[in-house]
Amino acid sequence: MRIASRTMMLATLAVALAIGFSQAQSASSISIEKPFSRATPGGSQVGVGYMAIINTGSIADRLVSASSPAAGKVQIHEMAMQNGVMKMRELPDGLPIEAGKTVSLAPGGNHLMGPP
Ligand SMILES: [Cu+2]
Repeated sequence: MRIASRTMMLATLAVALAIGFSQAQSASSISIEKPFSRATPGGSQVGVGYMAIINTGSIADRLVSASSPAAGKVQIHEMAMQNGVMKMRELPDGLPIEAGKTVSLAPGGNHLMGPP
């Protein structure tokens, strides 16, 4: 039962996210495709969300926030090598979404995590 509810929470994290962007582009310039999450092992309280963010507009944008009813707080994280070790860190200024580009949040790379 606990696993089922955890899985449900993670699924909610992925599909019920409210995300904020910095530019006031028309809503049709930014879209989200293939949001998903995975069950976390061993009673972990942390969920991770992945997706593709597509900017079809002519103005660079930035993912600046995310929230979910399944988590008190959601952070935008990147994965980066530090002293030969892959580590994640929060992107306090958000994630750039260049004009005409797709940015993938995927396992081993950028992701949303909550609660941190
Ligand atoms: Cu993370």
